[in-house]
Amino acid sequence: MAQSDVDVVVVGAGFAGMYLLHELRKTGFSYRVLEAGDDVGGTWYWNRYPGARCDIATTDYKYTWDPELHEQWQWSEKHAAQPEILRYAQFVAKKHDLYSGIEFKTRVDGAQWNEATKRWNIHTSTGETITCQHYVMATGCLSVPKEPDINGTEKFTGNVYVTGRWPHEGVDFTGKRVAVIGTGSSGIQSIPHIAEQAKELVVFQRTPNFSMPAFNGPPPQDRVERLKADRATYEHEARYSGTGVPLEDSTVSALSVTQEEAFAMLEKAWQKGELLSLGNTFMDSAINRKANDVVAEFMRMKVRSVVKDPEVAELLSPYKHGYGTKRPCMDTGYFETFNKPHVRLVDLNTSPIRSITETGIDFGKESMEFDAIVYATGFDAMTGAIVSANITGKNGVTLKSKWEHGPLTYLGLTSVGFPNLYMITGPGSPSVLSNMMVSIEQHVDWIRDTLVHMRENGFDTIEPTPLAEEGWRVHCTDCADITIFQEANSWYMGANVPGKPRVMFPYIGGVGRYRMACEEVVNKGFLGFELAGSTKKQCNDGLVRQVQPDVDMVLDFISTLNLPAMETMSPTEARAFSEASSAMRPSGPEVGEITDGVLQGADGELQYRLYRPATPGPHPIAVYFHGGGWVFGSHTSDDPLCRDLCAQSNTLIISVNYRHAPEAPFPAAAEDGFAALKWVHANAAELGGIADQIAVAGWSAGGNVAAVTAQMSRDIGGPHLSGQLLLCPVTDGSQQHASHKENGERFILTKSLMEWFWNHYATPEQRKNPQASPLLAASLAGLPPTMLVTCQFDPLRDEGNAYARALMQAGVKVEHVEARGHIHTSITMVDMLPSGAPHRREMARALRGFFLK
Ligand code: NA7
Repeated sequence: MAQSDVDVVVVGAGFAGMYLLHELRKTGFSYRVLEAGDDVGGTWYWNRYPGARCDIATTDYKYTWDPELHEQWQWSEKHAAQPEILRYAQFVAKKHDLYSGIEFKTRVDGAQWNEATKRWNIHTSTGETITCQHYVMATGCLSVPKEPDINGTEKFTGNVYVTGRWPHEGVDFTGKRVAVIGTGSSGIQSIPHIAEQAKELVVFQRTPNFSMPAFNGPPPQDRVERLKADRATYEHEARYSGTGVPLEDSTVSALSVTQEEAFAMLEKAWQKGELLSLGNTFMDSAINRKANDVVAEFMRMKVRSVVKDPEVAELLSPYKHGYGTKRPCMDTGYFETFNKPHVRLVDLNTSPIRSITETGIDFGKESMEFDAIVYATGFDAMTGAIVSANITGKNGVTLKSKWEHGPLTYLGLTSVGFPNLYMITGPGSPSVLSNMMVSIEQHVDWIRDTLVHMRENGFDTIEPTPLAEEGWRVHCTDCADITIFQEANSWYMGANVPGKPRVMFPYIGGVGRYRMACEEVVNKGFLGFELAGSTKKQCNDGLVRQVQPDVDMVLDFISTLNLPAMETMSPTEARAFSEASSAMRPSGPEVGEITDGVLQGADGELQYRLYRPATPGPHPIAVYFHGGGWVFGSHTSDDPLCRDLCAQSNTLIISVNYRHAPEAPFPAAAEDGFAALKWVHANAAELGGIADQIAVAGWSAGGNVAAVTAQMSRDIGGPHLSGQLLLCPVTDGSQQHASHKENGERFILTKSLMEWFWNHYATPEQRKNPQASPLLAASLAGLPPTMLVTCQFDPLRDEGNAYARALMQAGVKVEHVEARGHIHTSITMVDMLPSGAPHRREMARALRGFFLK
């Protein structure tokens, strides 16, 4: 007789539930595993439609926890078909005696957390109530078919099939008139098979999808060889990869090659017949619309090359969403099917379904009769199964109501208000954007280790903190924001289910980075969790990821290069190094015109670069001062940023090459800044600018020069300034602000590099001069309107913040942006770090605003 009180209740006996059961036994927890179906396999138990196949190769889509399986089970194909995957699940279940631990045909009707007993009460369809300490939802991401949202579905008297609930005995469509609604993966895989039997097949398509041929055959030999040679390394690489399949990340931008070259590269990936190879061809197809268009056009070209009727080919070609932003499909003869005379494609955008009728479908101006309708209309993905399990947490709050505006989880594993509730591959984890097997194993391992840790340390409950959960939500959003995924009406975004909140459900930051976050949480004493036992409590509250995800990737990449610290170089070496790094970056947007010239500085001529907008002039002017710690950089060194500012603000940017230290120490840069401003003012008309619409701008040490120039202009009779735009400016030579210490390492501009800059530029005594440290000016009153941007992980953050505050206190109109998750350099990295783009837009808007009367 099964116990009615156990340590752990697990819902679901797919690959997640099966592995968890194995681990619970191994670690000695009592358990109940409940499964609605009458066999193991989960997704692969339910999805038996013809042609159902996994789109991840069998070398990767399998368990790794039992090494014997690699010898005992041989896959027959590259992409396994559903019956073979189900047999694999059954094989594992038999081998490990898992069947004896699973209660089949048992649904969970509801679960409530009991705060007094610190246990869950679980109600099952068999009428039983089970109590447990830990409750695990291993319910799968694509397990609840979407409710039909088509008029009249209940009227049809013919045969109705749903791909996700296919009859176990199969269906014979021979001689039948069949309608298939839906062209996602399930439709695309089943349509060729249905077409082989049916007398007449009509496919109702709302959105065409990207699909590539699976080129099925034996498992990919290169991967088989790699596994044979060194399985451990292969599996390690998979676990720390972007998608759970080891792939070499591309370093090529789709925009850096010709279309011919791009298509040649894509053709190579295409021939591999692996789902992830195409999306991995270019580094930027997921984050840049234009780069994505290159891949999308390649795919459309492929459709045109197969489908004979050009109109049908056009209808089957996706234009409205980017490649990969909806799950791309792998097919076997899908597009070829539309060349068959008995197969017809109906575009629901021009001929919408008016109603399903008793005998068929009324659509557009037509009515057709069918013997069978197949709904391949998808799932209430990611949250459907969890939410429909009626989970009530603390204070009677249901998960359904908590998630009304989008799922809130910490690490996709847990949720505030629901102690000891765990989700395997839940929303906020990589789940459907990964090789599910890798993600499942990682979650099960994490849950097992957490349960063991709690048992060994006398903790009864674990629950994330509101701070950690909100931080994770923000991080997930940051990750999604830098991609183009949100443009698509995909089930990733909840857009396929009417009324579902539109947010990115899976975590798009990558399997490896996600795993590292989970590991970091544990290593930092369960950061962001409260653990409690009868006699003790532990809460190390905090956030696991705060740096913007693209910035983090750059930092990680730089750390792998083992570059020498700049402060160990001579100024000449540092200048050469800085120039070499600049040469590798993207150039930034086009502007109307770029010209170089010389202007009169405080002690001789200075070079400048002028960026003219493409619109007719004259234009307002920003005199721009580059970064580089007063030691390196030039009038061209901030080229991408200057182009971006010029293009976005419609302002003439004049970037000035002021003199550098140590050859020309303080106050040379400041004096050159002021002299350059005066020269530009005097020559504004010839430059194509407007003399009484001048602002100063600068980044870092250039921000210092700009701020000092504005003060000098106010104090010693310079031109009237319309504004000052200061990005991460140096304002105080004392370097005593807390951020110097907090952000002193790892974030490119380090504390010691900043000291090196100051040591070259100004003596400790000189640093007290407001022309070196503008924050120390006796008064800041009368300075022009200011846009000041500081970055969270910049050593200079606090002195920038202090300057913004002091300006405000002095009555200056200030707009202060604190760029969350950014570092000193990241906002200048145009076309490299998408997360900086919104801030640059703000800067450009503010710059433009200076000149509006
Ligand atoms: P998907 O990918 O959600 O596809 C469902 C398809 O059904 C898709 O083409 C939908 O069009 C279409 N659909 C949904 N509702 C309607 C209505 N009301 N009218 C017409 N067409 C409709 O589900 P799948 O089962 O194919 O695949 C799910 C995942 O399983 C897949 O991504 C792989 O990971 C494996 P839409 O695109 O919403 O316009």
